[in-house]
Amino acid sequence: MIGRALLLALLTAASASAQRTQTSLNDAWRFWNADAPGAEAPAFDDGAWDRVDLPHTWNAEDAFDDEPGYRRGAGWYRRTLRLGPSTSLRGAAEAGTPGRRFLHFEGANQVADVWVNGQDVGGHVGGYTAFVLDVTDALREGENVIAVRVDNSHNPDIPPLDADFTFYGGIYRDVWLIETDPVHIPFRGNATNAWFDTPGLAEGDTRVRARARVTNSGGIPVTVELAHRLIDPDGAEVTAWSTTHELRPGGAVLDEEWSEPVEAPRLWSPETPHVYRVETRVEVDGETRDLVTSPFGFRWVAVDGDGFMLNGERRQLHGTNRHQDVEGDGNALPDDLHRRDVRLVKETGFDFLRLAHYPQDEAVLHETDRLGLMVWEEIPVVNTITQSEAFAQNAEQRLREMIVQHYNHPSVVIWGYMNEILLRIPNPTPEGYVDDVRALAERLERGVEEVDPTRLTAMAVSFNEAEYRIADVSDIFAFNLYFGWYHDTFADLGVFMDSLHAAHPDVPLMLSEYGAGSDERVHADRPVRFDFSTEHAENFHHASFQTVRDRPWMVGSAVWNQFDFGSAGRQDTKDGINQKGLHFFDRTPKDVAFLYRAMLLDEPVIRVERDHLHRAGPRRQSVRVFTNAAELGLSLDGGPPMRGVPDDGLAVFEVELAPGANRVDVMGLWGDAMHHDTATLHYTDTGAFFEGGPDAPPEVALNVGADHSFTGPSGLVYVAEADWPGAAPDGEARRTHHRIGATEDDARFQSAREMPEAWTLPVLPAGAYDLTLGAVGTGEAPQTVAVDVVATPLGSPVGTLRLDLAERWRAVEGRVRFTLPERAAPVLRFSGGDGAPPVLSTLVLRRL
Ligand code: GCB
Ligand code: CA
Repeated sequence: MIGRALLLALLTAASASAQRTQTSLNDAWRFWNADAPGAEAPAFDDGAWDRVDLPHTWNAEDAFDDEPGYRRGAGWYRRTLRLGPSTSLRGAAEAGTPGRRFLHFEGANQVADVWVNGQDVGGHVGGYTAFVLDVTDALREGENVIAVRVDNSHNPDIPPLDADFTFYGGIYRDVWLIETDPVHIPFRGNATNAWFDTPGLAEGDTRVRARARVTNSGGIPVTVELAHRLIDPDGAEVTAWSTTHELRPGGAVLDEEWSEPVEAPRLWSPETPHVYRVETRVEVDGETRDLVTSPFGFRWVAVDGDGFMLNGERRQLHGTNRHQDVEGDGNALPDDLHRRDVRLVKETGFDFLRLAHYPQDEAVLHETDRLGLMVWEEIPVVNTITQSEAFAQNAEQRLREMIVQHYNHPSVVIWGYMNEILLRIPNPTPEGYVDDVRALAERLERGVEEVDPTRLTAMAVSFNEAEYRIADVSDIFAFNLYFGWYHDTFADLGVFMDSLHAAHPDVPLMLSEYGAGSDERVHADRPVRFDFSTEHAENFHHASFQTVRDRPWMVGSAVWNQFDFGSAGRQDTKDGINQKGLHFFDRTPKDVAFLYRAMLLDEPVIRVERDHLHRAGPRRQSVRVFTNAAELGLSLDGGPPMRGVPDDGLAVFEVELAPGANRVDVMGLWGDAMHHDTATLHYTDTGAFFEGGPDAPPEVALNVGADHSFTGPSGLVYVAEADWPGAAPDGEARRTHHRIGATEDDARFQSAREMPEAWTLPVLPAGAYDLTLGAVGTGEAPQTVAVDVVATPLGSPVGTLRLDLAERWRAVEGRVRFTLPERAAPVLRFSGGDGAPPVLSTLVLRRL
């Protein structure tokens, strides 16, 4: 292996013709998780600081603990940078005219201030776009100190102000040192100043327009040749064109030059993601002084009331949304994890990806180009605005940065600039609020128009009446709709879209979000909205996607979300996580991801559900299979196959399970080809526990107050009340979505019943038992509940357990052992617990 230093030396030597170099500065930083006034000074002692590499965030953990919220404030990064003698300063040929050096930050959330050797070299506002700082004059030969203060505090002038995702602080994307010749293509709008497009392609004009800037920061006048080569996906040059410019010292030129028509360009599409590239060279006296390579593609898009068109062909966008954070890393991802996400989206069968709610890593865009995913990218103006010029300017500048930074990527087809901006209008409503939102929308729309009229624009709105007052500003009228999750039923989605289409037949309508939360531990035979069962989420997606596909006039749809993601303020059934992903937060696919594969892909898909392997309750259970097979067979433990025909990707079998392990084999037919899949279900016969026969399992559990089961970490299933062989306690059923302290099992404590006075368990055989009750306090004051276990209705207690409900919304478990001298139905008698009624969440009975 070649050492890093040697490799760098080789790269430097190879670029003797003074082309630009790009060196990673990701390693060897020191980090301080607080403000550190004075840390910009080179002599500042950072010996006590942590050693970190970039990408880095300080919120990867604290955004997910029991406490809502996470640290928002300042953090500091410092590192040294050793520079060799001035050979690496470009323009050695022209004595006295050093090359230029830049620091390129791909992203720091959300305000960054940068110092080099104590000198303020600038900074950036906004956490999701890249920035480039010219640090030539601050750097020197030998040792340099770079210091960066990053601040993710709430700032009323910087979007996003408020949103359903975590605003992790830190330098969470790559950082580079870029060195160029004095004669070079400069940065502008924080992007390399070379843009390419084909504005006339829809009308058959296949010429490529090149716009590029060249700067001479050297000390002598030069004659510059600016040359572009278009290279096809196979690496062959297609066409080349160039211009010549006289540049005096300090001079610059913005050049616009069109290529010759390109014969039969290979059009970019999801099925044929042909990525060309343009090589742009700056030459002086036949010597290459700078060279940049830009991705490029031939394609055009359009929308109307009948839907979407790519390259003149109608198609409906079938896609998903992506948040960039991953379990354990927060938002600080290396590029290969960004690329993995794009691959997972493609593998699900989608052709469209909305990068919500902010510009994402350059690596994402390269991958969407390469794999063929049409992209909607947007800036994070979410939920509310501040009615200030500073806010409007920040939004506008971030929009321009996003567009120029990702302009050359053929995959980008839509620019977005607002999300649900009028869903929750501040109360009391500030003077002129809705008008100001509209004015800002119009201003942002104009901003796109000025920089990039070649693409479409969109806003995602909710169905709040007020949002209709702005939604006509952009090209696409896009809705985030949660019929069957936050409200109504999934059948209502079609009703709503149809009425909208009838009222606005010429308007391009799109579904920019739809989704349902799920938890692999929660399962329901009769799923209902907001129960977090995987079954509800699957049914929701099955029905909602059909609704879209049946309406070809819809521009398209995007699932919310491809991945579970961090939202520190949110409580579903996992602390700080929005659980609407098709994949878990660590990217493991949920079963529902296979439902989409089965609905979307042409290749054979066959998958037995994996999210619900532990079963209890009645022997008759349903098993879900996700497949696009024409015909299907399922066999249990090698028995004769049952036949089934999947309905648009989903088949549900009813089977009789035996206690213990049950192997499920499924095989599907695609013409003559057969494919199969296998999973093992583990079944506990809850009723047998009470009979005490040879099939009796060692323990059983009940999810008090719930219509759904919960599977604990050991595989123990807390069955739904309907599956319990006895009566449920007669306290009133309660359901909360409150965060429950002192447990990861929030979901099993969130449904409960108010404590009854007494509760009779089913008849148990004589013997020794261990009983555990789970409970939560709901009142402000601490409470203690005593539970006596009584063997006969009038007898004295055979055991007593205590539940100390010290804190509100905190999980507590109490345990007791007792012995039944003979067969009996034990009665639990509850006493104490004055004030707000404490709630009983779960019961576990274990035979000793
Ligand atoms: C929305 C928002 C998105 C949320 C989502 C949800 O409409 O645009 O940011 O995460 O709903 O899950 O509630
Ligand atoms: Ca990156």
